[in-house]
Order: sequence, then C-alpha cells, then structure tokens
Amino acid sequence: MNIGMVCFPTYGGSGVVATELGIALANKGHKVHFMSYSQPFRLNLFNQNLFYHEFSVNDYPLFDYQPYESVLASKIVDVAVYEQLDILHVHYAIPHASVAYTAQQILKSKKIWLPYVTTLHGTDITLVGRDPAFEPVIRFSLNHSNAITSVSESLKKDTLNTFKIDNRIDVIPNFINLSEYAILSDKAIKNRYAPDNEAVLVHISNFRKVKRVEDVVRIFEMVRKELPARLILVGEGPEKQGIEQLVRQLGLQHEVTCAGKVADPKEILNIADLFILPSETESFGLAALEAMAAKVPVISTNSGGLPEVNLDGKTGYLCNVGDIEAMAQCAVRLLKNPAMLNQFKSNAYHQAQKFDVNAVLPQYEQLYRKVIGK
Ligand code: GMT
Repeated sequence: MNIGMVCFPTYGGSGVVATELGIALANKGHKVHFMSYSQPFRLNLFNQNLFYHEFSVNDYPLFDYQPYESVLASKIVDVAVYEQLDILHVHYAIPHASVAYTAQQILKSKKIWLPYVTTLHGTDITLVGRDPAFEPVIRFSLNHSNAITSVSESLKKDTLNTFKIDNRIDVIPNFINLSEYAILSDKAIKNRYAPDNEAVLVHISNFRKVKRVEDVVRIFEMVRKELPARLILVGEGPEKQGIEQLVRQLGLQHEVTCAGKVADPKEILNIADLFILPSETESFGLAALEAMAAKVPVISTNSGGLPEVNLDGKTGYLCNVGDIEAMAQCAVRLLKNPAMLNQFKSNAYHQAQKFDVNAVLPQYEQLYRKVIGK
C-alpha cells in the first residue's frame, strides 16, 4: 500500500506512534509518505520505503496566525496526486481530521478518491477537544472519516461521551518494538546517574500541567527519606522551569538530574528501577509502556487508559490522582523488597509483550485494507 501519514513532529506520544507505525509499515514493504512541518524526531529516513514531505508554515507578515491547515491540505493533495496514495492516516484529530476532509474533497473534484483514517490520541478529545469552539469541526470531520481509531477503550468512551459520533471507533492500542529493548544494562551509565548504586526513579514527559511533574518530585522526596535514591527527569515543556526551582527549594539538586529531551530513552530506562507517571489524565500512557518494555515497573495514577496498560499489584501500582503519599508508599514497598521488585519487572515485560508491534501492526493493515476496499 501507498500510505500518507500526517502527525505533529514535536516530542509527544502521537508523533512517536505515527513515526513508529510508519517505520514498521515500511519494514513490511509498504511505502509511507510522512507530511509534517518539521521532521518527526524519531523518523530516520534510511529506508527505501520511507519518504518525508515537509511543508513550510514560516512567518508571512499578513497573518498573525499561520494558515497551517491550508498549507497542509495543499501538501496532502500534491503528495496524493504525485505519489498515488491509496490511503491517508492522520494522527491527532485537531486539526488533522478536518484538513484530511478538505484534501479529500479537493481530490474528489479531480476524480481521485483518498480515504482517510483518523487516530485519536487523547488531549485532542480530553483537553483541547473539550473546548466547545472545536466541537462542530471535530464532530463533522470524525463523522466523515473513513475509519476512526482510538488508542484505548477509555479514550473511545470519552470520545463517545463528548461528541455525537455516528461513526464506528476501533480501538487499536499503542505499541512498542520489543526486540529493540533487548539491550544490555550499561554500568557506566548507571554509575553516572547513581554512583552509589542508589535506586533510580525515572519520569519522562513533555512537562505539561496534565503530567503533574511536581507530584513526581514530591514522591521522590518521600522515597529518598526511606532509602538512597536518584531521580532522572526526561523531557522539556512549559512546567520545566518551575520544577527545577522546586528541586532546588527542596535541596534535591544533587539527587535529581534533569536530562532534557532524549530522542530515544531506552538507555535511561535500562538503568531505571521504577517509572513514575502521576498524570491527571492519560489516554494510554505510551511512556509507561516503553518503561515496561525495558522491564521497569510503573507507579501511575488510575486515570484514563492507564489501567489498560499498567496492572495494579502486578506490573506496578495505580493510585488516585494527587495521592502522592500512596504513590511514594508503593514505590518504597517495591524498592525495599528486591524479590518483589524482580517479579514486577518480569510481569511488566510480560504485559509489554501484548503490545508488541507484531501483534498490533496487522490490526492497522487490516483496517487500511478494509477502508481501501482491497
Ligand atoms: O501526553 C501528551 O501530552 C502528548 C500526547 C500527544 O498527543 O502526543 O499524548 C497522548 O497520546 C499518546 C500516544 O497515543 C498517549 O500515550 C498519551 O497518553 C496521550 N496523552 C494524554 O492523554 C494526556
């Protein structure tokens, strides 16, 4: 198949999922054409089946806000005509679903049929999408999608509760390529972050309010009162500066490392003992799955789709949003009991196997075939 793939290139789960999906499809022989305003950060183009079509949304003095949608729709039309796309897959409903619809209509006027699949990722429905200003456009473009997928049952439920959707929504969970996680633990890296063999806690996010990174620091503060521990914070975002200040205020600057953006976090996960994800809401929690693939148990909240990924008392623990005492207690319980920690590590890996690319990719391929009518 010849597949067009549209996503946001920035650090964030939806871009990662789109990129990994494109790579996996390309490895199976499909041709995948990415369209974005900047190259998605995990997209390595050293593959004969992967193509990247950039469009520019550079400043133009006439506009206060750049006409992203118009430029992207034109790019989709151009790529669809000249690369003969069979199907378009857009990630994140806003504004990609309505852009896909526009492109589809333009192509129709040229007697070209381009069906599109919209994948819902979370904040496009649960946060941003809740703004009533978006409602008519989201509802219309979802109802006109030739297929809709959601990354979890929880997000599907949220979507159906929020919008009047007549269309069917297929749940296709996020995935990881487990074979890439089979790396040996690196003593040098462990020594760098935890020179006295302290327990290593890791958090990875885009440092937005919804991630509650302050909770991570507070949980860590409680844990280190009970045992020697280090915290590695990976990522950048609007809350980052406040978090750095909090770390200093609490006098934790020698125990906490802010590692910034890390394109491929496998090496860091490989030295982690626990992954902390205290999000307000999380449609899936791809970062938690990546941790589990690296055999790292997860202490998370029980909101959104997290219970579909992290199993309470098995692969980690699930606590109420904001209950940092409970999350700290769970962390300490595991870290003080090596046999239990090892069991959880192996459970986490076992659970991650269910989300391996080999299990999930055929679901997308089957859906594409159904939509194209092949
Ligand atoms: O979490 C974010 O802020 C980024 C966001 C995105 O669109 O990249 O992540 C969402 O999509 C991911 C991939 O499907 C999911 O794993 C995340 O749970 C989801 N984030 C939220 O629902 C907050």
